[in-house]
Formats: sequence, C-alpha cells, structure tokens
Amino acid sequence: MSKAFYVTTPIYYVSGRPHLGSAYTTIAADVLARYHALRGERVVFATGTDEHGEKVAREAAAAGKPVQVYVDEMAQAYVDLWEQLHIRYDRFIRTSEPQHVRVVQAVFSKLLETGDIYLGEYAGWYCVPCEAHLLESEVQEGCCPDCGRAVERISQPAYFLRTSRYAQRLLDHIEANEEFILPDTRRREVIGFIRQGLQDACISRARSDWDIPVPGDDTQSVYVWFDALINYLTVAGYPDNSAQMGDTWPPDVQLMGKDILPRFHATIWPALLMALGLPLPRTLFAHGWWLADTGDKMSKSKGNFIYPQEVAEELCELSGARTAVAIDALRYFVLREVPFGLDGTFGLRTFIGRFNADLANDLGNLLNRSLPLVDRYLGGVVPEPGPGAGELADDIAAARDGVEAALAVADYRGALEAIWELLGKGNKFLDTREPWTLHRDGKMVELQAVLYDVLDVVRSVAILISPFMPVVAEDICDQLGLEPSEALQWRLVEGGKLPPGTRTRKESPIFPRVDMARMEAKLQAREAAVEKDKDEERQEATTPLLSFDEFRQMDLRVARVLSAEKIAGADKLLKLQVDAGEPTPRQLVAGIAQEFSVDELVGKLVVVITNLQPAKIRGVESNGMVLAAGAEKALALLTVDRDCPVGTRIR
Ligand code: ME8
Repeated sequence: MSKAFYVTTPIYYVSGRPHLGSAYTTIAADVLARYHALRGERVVFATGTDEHGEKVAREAAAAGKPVQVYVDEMAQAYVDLWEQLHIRYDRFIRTSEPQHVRVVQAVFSKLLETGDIYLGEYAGWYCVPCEAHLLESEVQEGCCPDCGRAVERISQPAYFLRTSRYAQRLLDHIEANEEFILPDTRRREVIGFIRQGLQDACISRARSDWDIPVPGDDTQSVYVWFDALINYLTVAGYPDNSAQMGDTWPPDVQLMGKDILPRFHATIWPALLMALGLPLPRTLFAHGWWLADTGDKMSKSKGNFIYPQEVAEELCELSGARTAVAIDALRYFVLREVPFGLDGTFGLRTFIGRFNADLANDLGNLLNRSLPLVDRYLGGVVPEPGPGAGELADDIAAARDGVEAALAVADYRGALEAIWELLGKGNKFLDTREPWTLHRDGKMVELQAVLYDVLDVVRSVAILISPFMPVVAEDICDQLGLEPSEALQWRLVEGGKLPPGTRTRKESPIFPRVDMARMEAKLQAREAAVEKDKDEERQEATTPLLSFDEFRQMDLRVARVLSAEKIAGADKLLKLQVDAGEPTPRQLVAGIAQEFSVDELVGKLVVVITNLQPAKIRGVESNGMVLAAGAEKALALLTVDRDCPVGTRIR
C-alpha cells in the first residue's frame, strides 16, 4: 500500500469548550486532508483530545464530576463541533483510551531500557494552566511567560528524557530541511531556542490517580505532555502494527498554534522520535493566534472566546443563508483573511464584509448570472463547446497550479487567492463577451462557446473550493446538474470536462447578501449595551470603601408611605409623605413613578435615608430618599422582612 498522507492537529485539552482557536487548526487540517483525498490519495487525518494532567483533574473537581464523566462530556463537545464544522477526520484519539495508555507505557519502558529516560530530581517551576515546566530564567515575576498566570514551585523525584543528547542532531536536521519547521520565522525562533541549550525534559510527576502510571514505579505518573505527544504514534499503530505504521508514518504535516512549537513539538517530540529510531515528521507548521476584537488573545481568564457556532448563527440570521453554508463561509474566512502563520483579529464586520464581497459577489454572481443565461438562451442545457470554446482553459490550469503550489506549504490564503483570480476572470469574461448581445445578434455558435466556458469555470471552481467549502461545492454541483461524488475530483480541474447535455437546475442563491446597514444598526445597539455594562462595572469598581463610622453617618429608617401623588410635568417623579416615626410626616420626591403605582405604594413599609441634605426637585421640597434596587430604573423597593415600628434605625 502506498504511504498515506498523514496530517494531525494538536489534541485539545478537555478543560474547556472548543472555540474559534481550536476550530481554526482543525479546519486547516481538514482542508489539507480533503485536498489530498480529492487527489485520490489515502489520507489519515487525526485529531482528538488530551485528557490527562493536573488542569483537567482540577476542572473536573471544580465541576463536581468524576474525571472520567467530565472528560467524556467534554470530548463529546469536540466531536459535536467537528461534525457541525464539516470536519471529516479519520481518527479521533482520546488519551484516556486503553490502547493509547499501552503505547505510552511501551514507549516509556523502551526508552528506560535504552537509557534515554532516567530517574532524577526535578526542582523548579510548573505552570498548571500550560502544564509546562519552566526554567528560573523563564518565570516572569512569579508568572508563566506564556499565559501570565502564577506558577507553582515543585521539588520531587522525576524521570527525564535525555533531550540534550539529540540537540545537535536536531539542529542539523532543522538546518538541512527547510520545510521541517514552517513558517520561516518560527524555524528561526526554534533554532535560537535550541542554541540556548536544551535541558533534559522532565516527563513524570508524583503519582496521581488520573494520569498514566509510569510502568514499574508506583510513585510516579507520566507527565501529560509526554503522554500527549505520543498520540501521533498511537494513531499510526505503534508499536503493535509496524506494517500499518509503515503505511502511515511519518506525519506529512503537523499543525499547531505557535505556543506549543518550540518547547514541545520542535524539541521534545523530535528528540523522542530520534530516541525511538523513527523518522521525523516532514513538516511542523505553527500558525498564529486569533485575537478577540479587543486585541487580546482569547483566554479563559478574559472570558472572551469566540465560538464558531455563534458566528455562523449570526450570519444566518443576517443573511438568511443555510447553516451549512454559513459554516462553510466561516471556514473560508478564517483561512482567507489572515496568512497562515500570522495573528489575526476576528471581527464580525470583517467576516460579513468578506461574505458579501467574496462569496455573494464574486462567487455568487458568477453562478447567478451564468445559470439564468443558460436557462433563458439554451433551455437550461449545457451546450456542446463547439469551435471557439476553451478560452479560459489556461486560467483554469493556472488556478489549479497555484492551489497546488500554495497548499504544498500550507499557504491557504495563497490557494484561495489563486481561485479568486479565476473567478475574476470568469466574471470579466461574461462582461466583455456579452452573451446577451451575442443572442440578440443571433450568434449562436459563439454564444454556446461563451456560456460553456463560463460554466466550465464554475465547475472547476467547485472542485477547487471543495476542500475549503465542501457543502458549497456540492450545492454548486447540484445547480450545474452534476453528481458531486463524480464531479468533485482533482483530475477534473481542467478546461473542457463539463459534459454537454447536462441539465442545469434553478435554485435560490447560495449566498444571500447581508444588508450592511441593518447589520451596522444591530452591532451598534449591541456595542452600546456592552459599553453601558462596562460603565456600570467601572462605577462599581471605583466606589470608594467606607469606614464603619462613615456608614453609621447615614441615618436609614423604616418608614411607611402615607400618600403618593404625581408631580405635574414630571413623568418619573412622585411626591411621597412618609411616616418615619417623627412628630410630623416627612416629604420626599422619588423617581419611581413609572415602575410603581400610587396604590401599591400607599401603606407600604420602605427604607428611607433621612439625613440627606434637603433638595428642591421640580420645585418640590425633598427631605430624604426612598431606597430602591436598580441602577437606572427602580426594579424593587427596599423593605423589611417582617413588620417593625416605623422609625426603626437600620444598621
Ligand atoms: O496545547 N488562535 O491543547 P489546547 C489560534 N493539549 N489557535 C488557537 C487559539 C487561538 N486563539 N487557541 C487555541 C494543548 N488554539 C495541548 C496540545 S498536542 C500533543 C497537545 C489552537 O487545548 C492551537 O492549535 O491548549 C493551539 O496550539 C491549540 O489550539 C492548543 O490547544
């Protein structure tokens, strides 16, 4: 069997729900997997969940659930999201699987035998959220350099992987193989990191119930990162099935965020493979961060995660597009908007803007203009190309070559630009060749050639975009009257492969345009509400602390409302007379007329502050204030929970 194209994502921690960041890497891997499958290659696309470690155990405890129950639920959240995002993986690996546990223990035992693993003593810093051991020099004012949270000091016996033994070989490999670490900025960063000196990696910790036990030592458990990296070997069948291993190993592309490259995937991982005598992956690609619109990295502590389902729903609501189309649009957007490798800021306006410009206009227009013409002039049947057809064949070939070259180095944006160039050519071709004029002038042979060529571009584009937008590609095939499973093959990205005689279908537009003014109004209203919340928070945060004596200066009393009447010309105000246990009733003005009726107020026990400086409100004297809950509107009035004499002091 020929070697499969093997692509991986990191396995995600189950300590949180999947979000746009985890979706990003998985969508990128899915595009490569689909692209290679489209070319007729055998593909192994693996993703999964990283379920051991201190962080997961703590989250489970915080959720009040047994760890296994907790990880089962969280892993399911990933499986569900991947289904919604049209992710077609071959293997979903969970590190709590018995098979994986066996592989980790087998690797551990083997490397103990070869002396690549040894028992030592770890004394240093540990970041629980990142599950990372840190050097003294890396800790910044007691905090982790990556996530900024407080680190913990640990000192305990531990096993180490002799990473240092492989430092030079690894450097040589990186220098000899330019594609081993991409993009180039990351490659240079890793070279610098290794040159600083590679310390042996700590790969165990004091025994915990949840982690994989170290074989033959019941005081120690395997460190979560050592366990996690081995998932890529488990997927390939190591060590039981070396024949299958040969068909899959090594990985062709391993995708990840830039946070987990230098310390883990570009050092411990290759050192581990060298120690096992296995070939290294062909490419490790570290992409950038998606940041929230505030410019912050999405993180639990900031609570600013973007969830793909919510973004897609928003687009559906604004445009009326089908959910599956909105999901495809999001897949397109994340790979088109930002060069793979750089950071990007996610904003709904940019997303919708691209949806209108690239999908509704460029792609949607070519479809929505060409199909009705074929319908009107040719009875909805794909014509024979005839003489003169094939004018766009070179453009189709150029787009195909462009996509191939770009995807060979995970340049998704470059691939999409090549496809959009072809779309531009198709749209321009319609404008300049004016099929409506050809029809008016009775030039039927030319008309057929032009419409054939345009539909052939549409068909080729459907194949080219299918790794990115699989549902949209099928929708386009449907509109062209083609069977997707037959039409969507890479070898058919070539001019002249559209079968004449095919009957096209009239369907509603795939990408209904978003009304930008409506969106703007909606976003502005939402932003104003957020601002208001923030203001309130700020006010609360800046309220100064009172001393007890200062608090005691407020004279709060139980009082009964004797009468209430509206103040002429002021919708919100009531004039109240209250009995606060004083010789005469007290008059005060309260801004509660819209929330409370006179009837519900009269006779009610309330709480008033009596030593406020008197004020004149709308010409009415007010001696104090009724206390109410609610920042602007009164949501409820303060009262006492059982009857007590008016005038009772509140303390
Ligand atoms: O690190 N932008 O798991 P993890 C882009 N279990 N990508 C992001 C992102 C963002 N804002 N946030 C997360 C782990 N990612 C380990 C991996 S592998 C043997 C073990 C993506 O749940 C990105 O791919 O923290 C990053 O590397 C990964 O999610 C981290 O996922």
